[in-house]
Amino acid sequence: MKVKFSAAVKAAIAKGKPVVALESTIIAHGMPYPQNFAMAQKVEGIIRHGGAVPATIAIIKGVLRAGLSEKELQLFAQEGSSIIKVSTRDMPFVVAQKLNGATTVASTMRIAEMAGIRVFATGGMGGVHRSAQTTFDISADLTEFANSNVAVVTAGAKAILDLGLTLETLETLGVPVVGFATDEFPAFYSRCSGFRVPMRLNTPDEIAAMMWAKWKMNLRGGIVVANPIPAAEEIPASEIEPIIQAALKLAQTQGIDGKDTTPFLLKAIAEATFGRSLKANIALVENNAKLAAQIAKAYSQKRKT
Ligand code: PSU
Ligand code: MN
Repeated sequence: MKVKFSAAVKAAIAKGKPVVALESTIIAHGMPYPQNFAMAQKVEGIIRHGGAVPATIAIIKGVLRAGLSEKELQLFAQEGSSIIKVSTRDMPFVVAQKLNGATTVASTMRIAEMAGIRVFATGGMGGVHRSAQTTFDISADLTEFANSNVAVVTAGAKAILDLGLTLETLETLGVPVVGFATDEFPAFYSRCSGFRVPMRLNTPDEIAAMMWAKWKMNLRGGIVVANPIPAAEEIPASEIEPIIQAALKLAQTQGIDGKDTTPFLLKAIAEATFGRSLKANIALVENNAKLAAQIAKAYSQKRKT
């Protein structure tokens, strides 16, 4: 199956110019309107400013798409949670039924891989949920990291998760987790989690070299580029943790499960912090986009050598 490109993305791919994939679940399910639309536009601008071409990925009327128009971005932002949240599991259904779908990290990675895009910026990837011992709720994002050759810039994993179990699972799946200028695995809203990253690199060039090395060896799968939220925007773990606990309890009493869990928790936390967590979330996505553009540039240089 072919991915349908925007003119700008098509030209960039044809010339081996740097391209950065972006997901659409973060727009439709991760943030409220109109902040989500402003975020989507700003992040695309940051990538352009950084010398790369943004390719927001989604499924529109059953077609896999890379590079959306402003109108399409607005549609996803405005329709929000009425658009289906599409993980890899949901792709065949949404494509065959010719529906619109907002892609998660997992399905965005898969479509980026199909499109030959090697760098992707998100907010915070999914992982092993805190109650996974009983719920078995482990994001398909992790499985996808074992399959698709894409480097994903993420502010660690979302703090609503069990970060220790998430790191263990990534190790089992053979997925490198590299801290960008940090020794600690960041916790989305906070710079620190108490968990060390297994490896650290300090420049986009070094990350590009590692991508190159991995795929040259035919080691299939992605790379987690863990990029901490800027210090000025972070919410210290001690402040956010009780709020996360309360949100988890609320989800439990309301019987929230499956794919509704992550959007529910993000929304509950944003409400409980009067928008401070939303502000932090937007800041970390922007920060990830900036780094992703630098990595895409470095990687496209490597390709030429
Ligand atoms: N990062 C954010 N906000 C989000 C997400 C990531 O800052 O909403 C989304 C991504 O699409 C990710 C998904 O794949 O949350 C994880 O959902 P789940 O736990 O259901 O796999
Ligand atoms: Mn889940």
